[in-house]
Amino acid sequence: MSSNKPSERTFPRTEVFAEIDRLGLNSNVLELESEGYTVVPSVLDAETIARAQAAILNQLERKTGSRPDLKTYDGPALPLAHFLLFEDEVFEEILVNEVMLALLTYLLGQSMAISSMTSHVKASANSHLPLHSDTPGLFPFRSESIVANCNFALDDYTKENGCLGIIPSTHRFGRNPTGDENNPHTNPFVVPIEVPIGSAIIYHGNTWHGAFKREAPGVRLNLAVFMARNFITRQERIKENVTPEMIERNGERFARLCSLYEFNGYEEDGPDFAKAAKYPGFLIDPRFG
Ligand SMILES: O=C(O)CCC(=O)C(=O)O
Ligand SMILES: [Fe+2]
Repeated sequence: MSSNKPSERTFPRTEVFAEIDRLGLNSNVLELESEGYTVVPSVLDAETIARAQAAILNQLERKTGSRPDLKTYDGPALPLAHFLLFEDEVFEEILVNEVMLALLTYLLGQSMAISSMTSHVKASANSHLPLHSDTPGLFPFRSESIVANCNFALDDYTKENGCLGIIPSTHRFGRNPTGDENNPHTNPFVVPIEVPIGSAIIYHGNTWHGAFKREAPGVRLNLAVFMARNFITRQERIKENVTPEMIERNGERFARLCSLYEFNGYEEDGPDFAKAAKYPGFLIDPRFG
């Protein structure tokens, strides 16, 4: 029988696994290993969801000149919302969510840094999202995640609403889908991730995923918290834009996630070895690099 209760083991675990154990996420790790993804329900509460939705809509309003109604919108295709960490404080709170961090750190190690925080906004005029892996194109696939994603459902995810679709265990394929394989509507192996609003879907960077076309009126929002090991180029320039107030509000782990202690990239001030020491497990965590 699988159990999500912390184990009764008394001898030490690695810091990463101790956190998994404390949060009762052991069976989620098993799913990540065997199927390349896992779902945790009710990670975001109703207030956090409402604040995140409002902040995304603020950006859409600036981009398109009008504020789409989430239930009734039936107009032209809507664009991606991006750079969300700087859009509203709610995204700072989500970035330090302990369930998300425990599972993503399991996949990416302690050097993990935020690559981007975006919302894939989907109206019925938007097309489906072809299946793909998130592993960067020119990088050879390896068995470990070098990037990983936490996809928060900011709408009830159903196929009709344009939810995420995943092909289980494709994290082991070591390649991207090609040709006809990449259509989520015709590939018979795709599982629609039909989960309630507020759920977190965490997946390995190699796992094939995409999203269905929305058939219903209204708009589907997600929140994609995309992370990378620190030797991978990140998508958004977080480090250069993060403010002392943001660090003050959110602490050391947040600073590390924002690449503030990154060793490479020094200028006239020269290398700072103290920065490397800010990464727990830098020398001993085999998942570090
Ligand atoms: O539309 C979605 O939910 C999937 C987006 C996606 O592929 C990603 O965040 O990597
Ligand atoms: Fe993706």
